[in-house]
Amino acid sequence: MENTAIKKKIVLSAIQPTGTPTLGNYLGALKNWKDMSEGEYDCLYAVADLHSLTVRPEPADLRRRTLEMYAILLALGIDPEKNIVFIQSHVPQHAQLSWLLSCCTQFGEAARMTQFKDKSEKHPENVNVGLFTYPILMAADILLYQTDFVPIGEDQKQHLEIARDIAERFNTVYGNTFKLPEPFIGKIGARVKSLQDPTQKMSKSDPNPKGYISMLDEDSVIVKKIKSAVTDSEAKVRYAEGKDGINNLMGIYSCCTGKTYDEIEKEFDGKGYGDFKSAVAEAVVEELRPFKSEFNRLMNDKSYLTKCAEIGAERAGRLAQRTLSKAMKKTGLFQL
Ligand code: ATP
Ligand code: LTN
Repeated sequence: MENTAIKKKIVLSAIQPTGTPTLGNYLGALKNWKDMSEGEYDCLYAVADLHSLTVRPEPADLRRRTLEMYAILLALGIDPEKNIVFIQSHVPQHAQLSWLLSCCTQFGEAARMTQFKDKSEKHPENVNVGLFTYPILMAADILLYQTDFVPIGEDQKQHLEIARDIAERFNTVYGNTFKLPEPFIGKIGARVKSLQDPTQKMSKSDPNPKGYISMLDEDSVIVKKIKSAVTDSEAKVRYAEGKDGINNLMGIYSCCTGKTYDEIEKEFDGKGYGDFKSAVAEAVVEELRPFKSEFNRLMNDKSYLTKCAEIGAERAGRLAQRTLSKAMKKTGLFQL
């Protein structure tokens, strides 16, 4: 008999409101957010607006994009009543815990983060301290909720490892306070590659928009971009080393249709890349269709979105305060 008293595992993830998410964000992370939100877990999903301040967005853009990203999460089909969907800055406990954790983080371990190194090389004009302490705020996001699983793409794995290291150190120094979280990285969508340079990850900040598919691209644009994706001259649909472009399209097709690589190879046996690309484009268009219409509907109902965000913040805040109070007490901060 099912034991309904068993506590569900906790899932938390966040995404920065730095632009419209790509097919990479979707297949690497957001699709798993949606799948995990359907009953098996207790899920919390946040728009990481504080994190995005590290790239100093225009205030008006940040405001608009934050609400858009919130609508994107609901448009994926994540139910805001059954899950907690909130905006990070609305829950001040994140910034508060981040300070306690930063005093448990070594300078050297933060300096090893490859994202910090990449971003500071790419933007030498704005290497701010927030960019450096970014993973500590991310650790606070996760540890505040005693999270079990964090659905993310492969590129965020190192940040999850540092979150675990910080939690372990805090627990050793002050006594058991935080649960150690595990990454949840889907196999195939873990690292979707650029359509123009399939050795690089698909990224929404790619200056060439042909390299990525935005989740809100028109159907005709999606088709065009997939048709012009870089492939190779073998003209045989098979997954193999050195065939980065085809491997990438096979990964995308597999994620959208649920077919295995073997099944895909059989399906396109004797057919050319033209047929294969048409099928991939159609699968992507179909995968994103319900999402796009729901997004447009939600953006016309801003009062519903703000109401949901208010409820989300209130529910997240209550849970966050429990862990924050426990951590503050353990460190010896004087309690009233
Ligand atoms: P930017 O390109 O602006 O640095 P991003 O596209 O990497 O941003 P984030 O907001 O940093 O987007 O990431 C959101 C989530 O999407 C993270 O869990 C990240 O691991 C995942 N993700 C990002 N790009 C990919 C990709 N190409 N393949 C799979 N997952 C990805
Ligand atoms: N750094 C993450 C966004 C992020 C996040 C988190 C992901 C902020 N806080 C907590 C998982 C858990 C990124 O995707 N770039």
